[in-house]
Amino acid sequence: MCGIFAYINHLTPKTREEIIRTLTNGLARLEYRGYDSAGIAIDGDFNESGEIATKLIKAKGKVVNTLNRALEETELDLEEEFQCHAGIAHTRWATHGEPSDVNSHPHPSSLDCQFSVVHNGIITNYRELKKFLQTNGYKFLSETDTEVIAKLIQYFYDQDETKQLSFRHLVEQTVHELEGAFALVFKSSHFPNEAVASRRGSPLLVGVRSSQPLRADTINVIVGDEQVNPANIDLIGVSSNNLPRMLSSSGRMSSMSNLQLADGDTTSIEFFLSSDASAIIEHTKQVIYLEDNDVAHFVMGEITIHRVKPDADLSSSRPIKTLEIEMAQIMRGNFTSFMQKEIYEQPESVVNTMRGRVNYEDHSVHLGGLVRDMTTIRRCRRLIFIACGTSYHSALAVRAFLEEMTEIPVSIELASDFMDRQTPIFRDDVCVFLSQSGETADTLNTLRYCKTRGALIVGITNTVGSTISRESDCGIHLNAGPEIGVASTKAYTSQIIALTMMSISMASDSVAKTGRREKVIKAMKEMPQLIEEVLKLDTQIEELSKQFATERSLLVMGRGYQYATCLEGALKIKELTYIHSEGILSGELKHGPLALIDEDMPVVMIVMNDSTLDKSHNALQQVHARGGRPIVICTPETEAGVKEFAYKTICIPSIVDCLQSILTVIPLQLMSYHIAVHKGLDVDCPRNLAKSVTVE
Ligand code: UD2
Ligand code: GLU
Ligand code: MG
Repeated sequence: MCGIFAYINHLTPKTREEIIRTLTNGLARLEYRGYDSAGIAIDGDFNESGEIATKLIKAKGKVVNTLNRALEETELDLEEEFQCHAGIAHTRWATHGEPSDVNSHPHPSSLDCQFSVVHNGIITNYRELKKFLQTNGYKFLSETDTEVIAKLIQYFYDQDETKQLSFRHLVEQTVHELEGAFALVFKSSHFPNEAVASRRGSPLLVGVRSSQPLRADTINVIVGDEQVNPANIDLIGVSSNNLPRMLSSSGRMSSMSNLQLADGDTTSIEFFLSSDASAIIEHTKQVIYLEDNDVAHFVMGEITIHRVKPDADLSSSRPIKTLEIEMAQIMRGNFTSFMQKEIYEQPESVVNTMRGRVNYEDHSVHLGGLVRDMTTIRRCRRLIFIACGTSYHSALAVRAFLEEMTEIPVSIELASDFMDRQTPIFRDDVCVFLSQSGETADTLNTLRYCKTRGALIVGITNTVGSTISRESDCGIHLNAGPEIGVASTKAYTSQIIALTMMSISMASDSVAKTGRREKVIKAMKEMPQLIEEVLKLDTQIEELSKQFATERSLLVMGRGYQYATCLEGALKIKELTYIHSEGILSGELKHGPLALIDEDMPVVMIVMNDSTLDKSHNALQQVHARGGRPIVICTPETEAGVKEFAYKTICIPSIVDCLQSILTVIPLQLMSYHIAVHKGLDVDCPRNLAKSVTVE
């Protein structure tokens, strides 16, 4: 989820200090994505078995902490020069285990660090693997999911009595056992100056810089299952030192004269691996994007790309592309702001929130963080959700489903108001605290207040190791990845997913609710695809948004599941565009707000195909009758009915009612974003606001 960087120099002399600085500089380029700790693995001194030992240097906090620690490392000669070297590095956004030195990557396979690995993503079957490895005597140091990868490759190495397997084979065996999402780079003291990389579901690319023009503009992918057929292993070479001579030319890429490399040629070549082009562009513009399940082997100045099985959907070669984009552009992908990037990340971030927790086959939900306390939660007298701002809205968005599933009274409180009232809290209450950062001061104060009164404290945060996460009795991490834009977008949709999973999990033993649970879980599976569909409306929404730039006010109306969307949409408009905006429950129209409506008042209405359809329709007609010409967010089912009353429609796909709010909020996120851009405002840092509100 965060950042990988690796640097392999072949016949390009570099001092240890230069290598350290290249690695940490690469990480610093990735820091903009958010991070909580960092680390590098480089060559140290010779160990007892005559191999060059790997040195791990890791530190919690900013990348500069890792750099300083590396430079202060007294055992290391910073001036020592390396003709060839492979170094790996990582910035972490924790999903498993708090941010700490020991949980930072690279993770070692053994105390003497025979293998080390950096990982982006989440390994969902790490518990099973860990158990297996522990039973086989492997000892774990960290709380991460990643450490199983390091121990697993060690296991395969230890199993291979004849030590015939190449580094690449060992990695192939290892990734074969992994489930979940990953980008990985490995280093090993048994295979000096080599590195092996692989990915599945997380991006990874390779930059190439050489002193000579490259021999090819594509790399053929080598498909094969050599590791199970020992006879084949010789083809690749028993010892990595023989590799260049023994490799067939297919699938090999090297600089022109690198072909004679084994005869003592001195062509230099460098490889830069990263999860993100921003760390590569300053070194080279020539890049290769790895595909899922590719295994890339870097040895003796060459890269070979392997696949265990052929894939009909993929080309049999990987092109070497030229990066045309500029640094600033890459920093946020092709996006102009983090907020826009984060809006566009939602198909991915909602999946990460569900990863390893939702079983789409047997329609069950497993929330590791709530298991222990589930009985208490189910038996509670009241469920009280406490939050501020966007997090508060996410609880409102799921309230109806929570009530439906749990049949427990649910109340939702704004933290500041809750404290002002000194609300009574009892031992049999369950209090759930929602905060993206996990540091929101008002929410945290309320947490402490409820804790002293004996309630069970549940946290839902996006930041492992945050104060709310630590001080709560149990909870759910969103795993949505770092959110940098001040206006929350992807954390909101992930909160809705997390609360929906919690509702389902609380009702898992109710036979009567089986059908409903299945329906919702099926919809969860379709969610990323449907979010993509909504994002395709961006140009249309941009066009519609322009007219709002000069407005002074904007009303957002809806009801039922969409009331929360109205409040959240209006909040986005306020914080980003500085236009006054109100989310109005359309059931309340006649009790006051209708007085605001005339032909000049801009209105957005949400009309979804759920149990409130008729009433939403009435509201639309009332607004229309007062001269209002609202923009209506509708679905293919409701579009025909709203058209005659609407000024314009934004037609989004429909999904099960309780998850619809994820799809309806996105047009409003995009709208507020475009209005702000149109007004020339700073989208990522709206005036007077801060990302995490750590003061009351
Ligand atoms: C968690 C652990 C993982 C492992 C696994 C075992 C982390 C970050 N993840 O992954 O290491 O032990 O469970 O099943 O260490 N929590 C709070 N407050 C919050 C959020 C979470 O107390 O606001 C607790 C939660 O009760 C659990 C831990 O933190 O004990 C991790 O929660 P999670 O949601 O990351 O859980 P899971 O199963 O994905
Ligand atoms: N799941 C891994 C961890 O918690 C990797 C997180 C990341 O992508 O930074 O350490
Ligand atoms: Mg806790």
